[in-house]
Amino acid sequence: MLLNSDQIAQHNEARLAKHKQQLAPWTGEVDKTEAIIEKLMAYQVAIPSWALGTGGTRFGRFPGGGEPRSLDEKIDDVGLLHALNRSSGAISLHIPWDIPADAAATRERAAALGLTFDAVNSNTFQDQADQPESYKFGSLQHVDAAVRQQAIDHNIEVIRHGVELGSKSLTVWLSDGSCFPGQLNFRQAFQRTYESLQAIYAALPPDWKVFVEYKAFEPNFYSMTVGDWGSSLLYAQKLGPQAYTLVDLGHHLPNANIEQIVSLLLMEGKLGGFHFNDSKYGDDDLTVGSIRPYQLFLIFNELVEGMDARGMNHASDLGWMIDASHNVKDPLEDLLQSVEAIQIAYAQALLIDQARLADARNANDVVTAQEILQDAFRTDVRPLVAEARLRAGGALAPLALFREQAIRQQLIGQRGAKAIATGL
Ligand code: LRH
Ligand code: MN
Repeated sequence: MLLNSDQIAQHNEARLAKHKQQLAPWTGEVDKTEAIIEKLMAYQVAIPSWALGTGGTRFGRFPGGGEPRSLDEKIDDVGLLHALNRSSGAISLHIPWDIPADAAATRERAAALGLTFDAVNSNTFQDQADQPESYKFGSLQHVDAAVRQQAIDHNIEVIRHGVELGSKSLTVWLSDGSCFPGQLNFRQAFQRTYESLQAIYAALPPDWKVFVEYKAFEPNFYSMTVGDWGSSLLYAQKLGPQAYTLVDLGHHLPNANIEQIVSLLLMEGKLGGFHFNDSKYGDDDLTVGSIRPYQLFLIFNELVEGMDARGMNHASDLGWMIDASHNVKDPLEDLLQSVEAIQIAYAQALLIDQARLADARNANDVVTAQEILQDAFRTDVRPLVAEARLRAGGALAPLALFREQAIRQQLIGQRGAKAIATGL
């Protein structure tokens, strides 16, 4: 491990006085502050195995060096993130990009770093070299039953890998759809996809969930067969109690009100989890909170209010996962920034006085309602997030410590400047 507890302790020691000074204003409301810090310590975000290398676009990819060359090195990198912020305690695998050669050994390696396995992701949006049937015209929606069966079998295989790793959920994102009017009978495509998902659902262990991830466009640009929250909810409701929707923040049409979508999916008990990222235009997969931090805060406001209304456990009842791609930033620095942004939005949402907000709403006092929200959003909760890290044995300033220890240079030294990771 490139980072040990002494280095973290030394780093914290040098920053403790300033941290205590920044935390001082919070000691007034001890109960509220302590409650928020405890919730932050319990809250873990799963890191995507496909986002530990430099991503690219069809125009180019500019690897930064020292990228993980194997699943083991990916687990080590997530272990490093978790050592730094104690909030990245899970890894989400994508199959076949990250098939464990020895599941027991992989599970052990992860456990030694304090990591568990969150949702496993299937991939029927690419043709693998040895694949008999092509997914060019879709997978679970395909008009050819042989193609659908191949995709069903793949998802069942992914569940098997997940069971061996201790995962409890499968994420199904389908690139299925059409690029031109006339290409597809929407109803029949939905029905074929539903019947295929039923076969996958039937293979779920009783304590597993399946997340149906929707996306408005790309790689199909006329219709997507799971194109929005409504169609994803329809599949999840028709499939049964173990099926849920998954909200990838980048998968909406411009100006969609994602916080309202989250509120309604939660109300229906069909919100399964998130793929956190940020975007300005399409599925840009940018750092969480880097473009629209207020939207992220508003989403967490709906989550806190909606989960408390259902008596849900914030840390364990939903799937909290990042899904991002790094074209110009160091992948690990980008992920550290994303986890921090998620923790900040969550802490700010926990600050909201929901009772006062309800009173303002019942009085149609729109101004006060906005003031209550923006007061929380304009509150610097970073000392609380840092205190939660400190108490959990992490670094007060993860990004600074990552650079102080020249971790990327060390990784390049170990893995080479040309090392390329599997994934996006
Ligand atoms: C599709 C998506 C999906 C993954 C992939 C890597 O855009 O968000 O969640 O399978 O990215
Ligand atoms: Mn996603």
